[in-house]
Amino acid sequence: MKTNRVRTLFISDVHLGCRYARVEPLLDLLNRHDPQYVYIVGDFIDGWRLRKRWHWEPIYNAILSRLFEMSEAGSKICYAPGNHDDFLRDFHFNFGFVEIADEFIHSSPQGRRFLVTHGDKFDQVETKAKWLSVIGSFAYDSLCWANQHVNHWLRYFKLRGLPLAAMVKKRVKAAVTFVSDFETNLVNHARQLNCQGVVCGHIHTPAMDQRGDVTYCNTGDWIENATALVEYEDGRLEIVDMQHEDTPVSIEDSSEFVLEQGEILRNMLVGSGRHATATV
Ligand SMILES: [Mn+2]
Repeated sequence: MKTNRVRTLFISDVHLGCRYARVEPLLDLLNRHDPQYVYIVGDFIDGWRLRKRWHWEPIYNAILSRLFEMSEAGSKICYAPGNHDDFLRDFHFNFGFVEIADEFIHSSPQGRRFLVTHGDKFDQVETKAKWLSVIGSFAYDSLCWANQHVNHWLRYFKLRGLPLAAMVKKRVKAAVTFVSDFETNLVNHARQLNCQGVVCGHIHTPAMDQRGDVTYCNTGDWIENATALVEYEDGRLEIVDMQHEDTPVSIEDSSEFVLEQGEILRNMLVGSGRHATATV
């Protein structure tokens, strides 16, 4: 397959370990691009779900293999953990080929500074009302479950799938206020760091717009959406939507190295005995 040379790929909220994660279009996206930089903007691995029940599909190894292949070919891979993969901060496990930090500063070809961070620290529910986020997570999982079944029937009648969770969020006033507070907090933080832009994830709502002197970009996610942020060689930014792409992806045998990384991860998560409930 011909790959497109791009400057940067930003992806977040894949939630590996969650059975609702849209991993095929993600692997397709990775296969189609040849980036100079890759930023994994948090919640790539869903440690909360994996701790409760280990669920690891062969395609997850294919995704890791593709990232490893990119790094071997010279891509720089940076990983800013989120609330679901914060164990990566504790364990200092870096898969042997990624650089891990809470925040990165990415420079555009024009020298514009972009803060890259997951964003959970700017989510008031996550930081101040954990109990609410636990209830929210139960509702969220139920919605994903319903979404899968509704879409199964829609497809049966040859209709396009509906993004249920995203639709509910757009209509609930509290959710709208929550999103706007989150965005404002992040934009303010970026401004304090002398950045002209911010790239985040966490709220599963892809966005790219100008907030005064700061460009706010949210890469979206791979549960409700299938979106990534791409920076082209000339610095142009675009949100790429893989939702309606259905190129079949082939999964080859993964290298020993990648399988080993999966094993280390499993030992870390299942061996640690901590429990938590999942949220976005
Ligand atoms: Mn998150």
